[in-house]
This record gives sequence, C-alpha cells and structure tokens, in this order.
Amino acid sequence: MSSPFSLEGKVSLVTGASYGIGFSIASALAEAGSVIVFNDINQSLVDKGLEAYKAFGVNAHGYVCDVTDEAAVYDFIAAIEREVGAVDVLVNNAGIIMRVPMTEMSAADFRKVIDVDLNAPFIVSKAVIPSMIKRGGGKIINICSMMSELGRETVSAYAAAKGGLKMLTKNIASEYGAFNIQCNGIGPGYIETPQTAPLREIQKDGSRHPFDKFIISKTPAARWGVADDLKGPAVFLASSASDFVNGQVLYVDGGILAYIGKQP
Ligand code: NAP
Ligand code: GCO
Repeated sequence: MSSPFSLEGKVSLVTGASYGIGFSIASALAEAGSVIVFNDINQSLVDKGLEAYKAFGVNAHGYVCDVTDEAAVYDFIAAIEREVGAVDVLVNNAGIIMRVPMTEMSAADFRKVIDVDLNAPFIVSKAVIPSMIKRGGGKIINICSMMSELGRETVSAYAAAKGGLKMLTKNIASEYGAFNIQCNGIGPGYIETPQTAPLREIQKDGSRHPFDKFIISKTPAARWGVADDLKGPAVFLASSASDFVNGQVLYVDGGILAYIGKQP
C-alpha cells in the first residue's frame, strides 16, 4: 500500500539548498522518494552541495541561479523541465538576513533583503505555477520565520519580508487552490545554521552569547532547533498527506510562539 507521505515519482526544487535548512529539507524529500533539484548563487556552493548530497546517498541535480533574477529563474525552470522533469514540489528556502538597527539601515539594504526573502519566492512560484496547473496540481512551501509573527530589534527588513511571505502564502493558496495547488509555509524557530551562528558565538570570557541564553529560556523545548527538525513537517506539506491543508504556516519552534516567557 503506498504511503500518503510518499514522494515517489515527484520532482522537488529546493532553492538555496547547498547546506543549512534547505539541505535538510531536500534530504528528507529525497528519503521520501523525490528527485531533488537545488540551486545556489555560485558554482562553488553548488559543488559543495552536490558533494554533501552524494555523501548522504542522494543523486541531486544542482544549478547556479540567483532567485532574485527573474530572467535567470525562467531559464533555470526551463532547464529543469528539459533535463529533469517538471517541478511538482517547490520549496522557497533561499534567504538572507541583515541585523542592523532600522534607523541605521540604508534603503538599498532594506530592498535587498525584501528582494531575496519576498520577491524571489514570488518570482520562482510564478515560474512554476502554470506548469503545475497544466499537470493537475502541485505543492509550494515557503520558508517563513518567527519574524512572520514577531518583531525584534535590528531585523526590520527581515520581519517585513517574512511577514509578507506569510501573506503571499495565503494569497497563492487563495488564488490557485482551485487548481489543486497547496501553498503552505514552515515557520522555523531558532535553528542552528550559519545564518544564526553570530547569535550563538562564544564570548571573549568563555560565556555563552546573551542571545543564545535568551533563546533557550524563551523556548519551552529549552534548546535551539536543528535543521533536521524541519524534515517531518516538510515531507508532510510536500506529500498528499496534506492535500486539504492550504494557506497555513506550520511553526516548528519548540513552542516559542505559545510561550509568554520565563518570569525574571
Ligand atoms: P543559510 O544557512 O544562510 O542558507 C540560506 C541559503 O540561501 C544559502 O545557501 C544562501 O547562499 C542561499 N541564498 C541566499 N541568497 C540567494 C539568492 N539570491 N539566490 C539563491 N540562493 C541564495 O540560512 P538557513 O538558516 O539555512 O535558512 C534557510 C531559510 O530558512 C531562509 O529563508 C531563512 O530566512 C529561514 N529561516 C532560518 C531560521 C534559522 O534559525 N536559521 C529560522 C527561520 C527561518 P549564501 O551562502 O551565498 O548566502
Ligand atoms: C534573528 C534571527 C531570526 C531567525 C529566524 C527565526 O536575528 O532574530 O536570525 O530572525 O533566524 O528566522 O525564526
């Protein structure tokens, strides 16, 4: 009997997935039976990714593509269709953060974060939706954030982008749900990846970073997440197990959003 979580016969594209959360998600989709395609912004990152997938036992297809470049994205999607097959599952994972107080942030930097974290998921989704419609459906998973719900000092652009990505998720679900396209988000909590390494840096006196201590106290699970914590939720949202789930963000945060925080 075939499992509702099986991705046999599917082609999944995970953007920016040479390492970190994207790599873990793509590995999980491969374990569920999917063919994996990923991209990154330069050849050395793609090569690093190809090696990591090979060591994991996955024969992934890696491409160089900047997801903010609409013309390059259209060429990339056409190349995938020619060389691998049409995309059944898209995971918009590529993302950047700049931690700068808002009044010190240039408008150019603000736009750059919005471009990668919000405009690019629009561009890549737009490029795969017509073929999903033609083939009777598809899955889009947008990697959102705690900052889709919460603010904090220094992350105005990132929070604006990830809040926008939550609403883009709901809108894709609204606009294309009738074509059997499910678009959902995953909202990771604080996950140990290169993106959050500066928040976990050991201090000169050997003590833990104050933000590291703050996150552990704010997380009911009392730990940072690891990228592999996103594997199960990703397989669920990519598979037919979630065929009537649309426009939701599944927060995978060890309970952060449920918790008011420890009394000082
Ligand atoms: P990461 O370690 O920085 O990986 C992000 C990947 O995206 C990198 O490979 C990066 O390449 C790539 N990328 C950046 N800009 C790109 C572009 N224009 N075109 C193609 N690829 C691009 O981040 P992560 O922590 O794994 O995060 C993955 C996603 O999860 C992001 O959307 C992030 O915002 C989100 N997220 C992370 C956390 C967390 O705690 N780590 C929590 C919630 C949400 P470079 O190495 O060249 O930058
Ligand atoms: C920060 C963090 C985050 C996270 C993540 C939380 O500086 O607060 O980098 O924003 O990485 O997106 O879900």
